[in-house]
Amino acid sequence: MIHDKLFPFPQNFLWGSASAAYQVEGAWDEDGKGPSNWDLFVRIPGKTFKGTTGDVAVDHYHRYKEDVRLMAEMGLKAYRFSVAWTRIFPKGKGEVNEKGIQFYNDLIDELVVNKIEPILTIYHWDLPQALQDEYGGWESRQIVEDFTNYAVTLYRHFGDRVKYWVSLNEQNIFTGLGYRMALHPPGLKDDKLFYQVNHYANLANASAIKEFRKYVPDGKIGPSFAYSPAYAASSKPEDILAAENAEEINNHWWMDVYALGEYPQAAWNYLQSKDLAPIVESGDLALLKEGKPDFMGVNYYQTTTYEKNPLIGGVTEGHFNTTGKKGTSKDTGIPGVFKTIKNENLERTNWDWNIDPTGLRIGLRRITNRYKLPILISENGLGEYDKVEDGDIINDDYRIDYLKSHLKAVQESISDGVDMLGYCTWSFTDLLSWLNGFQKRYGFVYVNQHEEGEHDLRRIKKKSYHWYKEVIEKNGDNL
Ligand code: BGP
Repeated sequence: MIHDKLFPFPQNFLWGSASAAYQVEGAWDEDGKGPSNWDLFVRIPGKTFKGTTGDVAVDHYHRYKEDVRLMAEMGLKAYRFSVAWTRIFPKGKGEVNEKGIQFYNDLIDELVVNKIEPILTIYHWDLPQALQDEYGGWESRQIVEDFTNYAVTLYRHFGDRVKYWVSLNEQNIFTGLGYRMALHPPGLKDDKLFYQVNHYANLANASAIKEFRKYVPDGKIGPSFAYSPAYAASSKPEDILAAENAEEINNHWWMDVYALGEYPQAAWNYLQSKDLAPIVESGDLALLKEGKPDFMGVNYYQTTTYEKNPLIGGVTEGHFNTTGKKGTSKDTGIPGVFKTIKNENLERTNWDWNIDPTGLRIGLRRITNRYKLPILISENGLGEYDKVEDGDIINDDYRIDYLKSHLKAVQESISDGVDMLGYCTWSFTDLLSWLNGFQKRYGFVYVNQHEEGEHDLRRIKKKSYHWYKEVIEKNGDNL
């Protein structure tokens, strides 16, 4: 519906911005930190754009005070960051590394002093390599205990000041890219293992949320799901069915488990018929039901459009654009289930990501209708090339347009009745894009860091920095 008048943003709306440890911190082997799976993976030739690593990233570990000062100056209400598991437990478990605790204590204190709400992500993909070596990391049920122990350690140390927590960041992405597409560590293509790994991640998520209630009873916790709402390519019933299949297998497969504690039926039956369904042991389903979140965290970048994919000769593996050369991605699919197809109604970025603010509203409404949970947008943003003009000026009007249109969709969905806790842009400063180096930029603050050579890492406010400052000041009244 087209609203004549939009509801205002709630008074306590969390106007935020997000990052992840591996993408900003650097200091990869300092102060007792152990190696993570990403520290090793990026060293394998050909895995990342121009071989970029997070060894230095944007050096947030040493410059966090400067970064928080920039946040405070902007009036940012919330900052979502992740903890590097390997700073707290260099080997994933065992003895706590006090220097790691100290770093996050200092960061949290700095945020609190500046009246910025900390939103702590427990796991944003950087698994201790020691756990991968010992038992295959997410491939073993043992991860549930070690992850829970790590999470409880964070609750005990930071729960007095941190009230918003994200359990797992994009479980669907780290399991999918790690075990089906071989694009993330451990770089495997094994569908059966993928579903099993994902089941253990579900158990770990539920177990950590269950424990949370004991340690941070006044806090809120939820997972961050990478939600790409499914569209049908046409009104042909077989395309609509393909989109339904995609929504069920790519989205409900995760969100139903988080919110309802159960796997969706059609997807389950399909996977069982292919001998791909995970082994579920007694007690597992009870645990899933005990780990209900307080909110659904949503990382939204784009919608995906689907059409029928024949069983014989259908499309299988696609191709990800990690170079920034527009038009180089290739459609993907599961024969007999669905295939993706370019949506001609939408503009795309240079990395072939669809720009679709209405898709965000559609997604928020679907979640609200199905799960009746409040929503925190834990990521949304535009990755693009930025150009520094004379006098350190960056006119990123395209980013302002992107964020403005998505925020408008958020406000429309609030008017539709969606319970929104807040909105975190991806990202505050520029940072390392996992596979795409530093040229795919997301920040309000430019960082002089590149794939090659040494750079001074200086921070420069982009035009979008000043724009978001004003949005926050006016509580979104000027959209
Ligand atoms: C999400 C991740 C973030 C971030 C973002 C942008 O999937 O949670 O860590 O990287 O996507 O993705 P990219 O860096 O690939 O452009």
